[in-house]
Amino acid sequence: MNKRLLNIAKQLKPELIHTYLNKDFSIELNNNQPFVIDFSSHYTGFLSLDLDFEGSPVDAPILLKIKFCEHKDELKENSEEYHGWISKSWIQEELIHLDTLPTLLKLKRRYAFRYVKIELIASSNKYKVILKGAHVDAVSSNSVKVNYVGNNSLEKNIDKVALLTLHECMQYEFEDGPKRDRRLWLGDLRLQALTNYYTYKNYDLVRRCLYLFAGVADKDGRVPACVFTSPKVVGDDTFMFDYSLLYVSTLNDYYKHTNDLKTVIDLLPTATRQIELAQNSFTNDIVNDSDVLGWCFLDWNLRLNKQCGAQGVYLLALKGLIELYEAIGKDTKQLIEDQKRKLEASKDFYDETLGIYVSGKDRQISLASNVWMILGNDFPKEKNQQIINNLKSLSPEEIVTPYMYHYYIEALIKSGLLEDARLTMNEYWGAMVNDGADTFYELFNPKNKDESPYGGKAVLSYCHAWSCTPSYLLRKYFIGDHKND
Ligand code: RAM
Repeated sequence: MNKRLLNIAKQLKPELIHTYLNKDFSIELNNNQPFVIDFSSHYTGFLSLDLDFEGSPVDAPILLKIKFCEHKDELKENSEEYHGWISKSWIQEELIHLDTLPTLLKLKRRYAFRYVKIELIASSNKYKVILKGAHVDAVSSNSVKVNYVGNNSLEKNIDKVALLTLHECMQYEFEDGPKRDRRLWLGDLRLQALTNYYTYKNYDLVRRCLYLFAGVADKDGRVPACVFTSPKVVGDDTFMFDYSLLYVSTLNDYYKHTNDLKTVIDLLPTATRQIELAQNSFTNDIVNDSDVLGWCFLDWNLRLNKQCGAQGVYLLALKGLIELYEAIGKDTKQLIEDQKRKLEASKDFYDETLGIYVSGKDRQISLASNVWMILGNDFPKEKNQQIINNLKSLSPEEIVTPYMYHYYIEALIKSGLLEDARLTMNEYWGAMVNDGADTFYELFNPKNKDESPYGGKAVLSYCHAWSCTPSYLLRKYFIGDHKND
């Protein structure tokens, strides 16, 4: 824990902006006949219910079940049936006793929702329970409004949903998702920050997050995969090879968009340390493979071999560090030598016959490996195009997260395949729009709508910030004067 760095992060803690929303009703709640309130859009905040009664005095308590859903599909989920490996407690459900009516029931916990399902589980039949109103106190640290962009209504809709996704995840930090995990993760931060530079432009929030990660680095200086900030700031004891390295890229992106050299100089030791520590994971300049879940993230496809992709992430981070050193006039000799060695060693992943990169001892073919090799290396566009083309006939391991899809699109753009990139974005994110998304999801596999790495869909987050990047891609590459800057 570095108190000085955490103190800077503390000074950058934003105020939350409140938006209030009221709905009036006069609805009788009937036993075991759920009533669903549809707030017409996604909100992150606090709910109050105005409840009254009619008939005889309230002679028995009422028992209510309240369920919050970000997506209409969650309304159908039965939480009893979830037995996955991450906690059931993420399911947004409350069981509440009320002893007296009328009452204004104020729920203490912050929820993320569009729909609220209210079920009267038990009451006496001497009185009727009347729902008179529902009030939402919605919170976000963003108050900036941005005009939607796009060449057609689909793109504008994608932008709208992406912007709302980012807005909802902007709280005291950039959260990954306001339903789950409600915390700052590094991989998510990088994509949120990039989108933020082209939309809400809250540079201080990015700066705060960079300081938080630097402040909680462990005793060796390794940046954890995520940070908790409540009740006090503490780094998680989960470390991921790629996430620690993406700290460097996130700092480099921040510098490019702000020119804030002072912050770069302050945080450069943390960035440098990630590259130094990563050396322990190499043998002969090739990343050591592992089958421990989460040693390196890349994507939630559980079959994915991460070795080759990890090498690509390292190369991208190293490029970022070299750029940062150049920006402040620091000697890059050692870094460039390391880069040469690692680039040379990367050739080992190349399969001459197939014309693509393969990963792990079983030489797995995946999009992720090739995407990260394209991003980490600087091959001629023609070579990139060949790789992408060759992959098409090989049924590679798929991508299941918008996070990895983002990098796939970046790789298509880097290969000069701008139209392909745009089409892929419109198809993938457009399918979520057509699925009724108000905000984009943590995970989406168009070929398997039941996909979940957690052993069940009930805990999935349907507002997940790493999926907000169409708002970045549209503005940076696809429209306007930013093209290819
Ligand atoms: C999940 C979170 C988060 C992601 C990690 C790797 O728990 O959804 O967004 O960064 O996994």
